[in-house]
Amino acid sequence: MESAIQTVVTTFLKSARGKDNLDSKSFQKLVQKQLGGIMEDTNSNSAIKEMQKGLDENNDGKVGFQEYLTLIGYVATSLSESKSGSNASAP
Ligand SMILES: [Ca+2]
Repeated sequence: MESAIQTVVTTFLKSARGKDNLDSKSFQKLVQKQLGGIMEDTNSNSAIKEMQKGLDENNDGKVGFQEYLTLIGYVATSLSESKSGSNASAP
């Protein structure tokens, strides 16, 4: 659990390279490299751009840490839904 949170934080910091935000390119790289196995449409640049727009609450064209956490929360939610879905169908 602790290492998972550390990974979430260090992944953002590494991708942002000392800045407070991820620009479009860094965000795209992060999603494709780190979330390709867990999310759909990560090979589509336009889908990632749409995702970024949806996350960009302050409309600065970049993904801040809070906005990034929104994405992590979204991924975690869909993961838990798919897991509980498979539990529901188990005997
Ligand atoms: Ca933003």
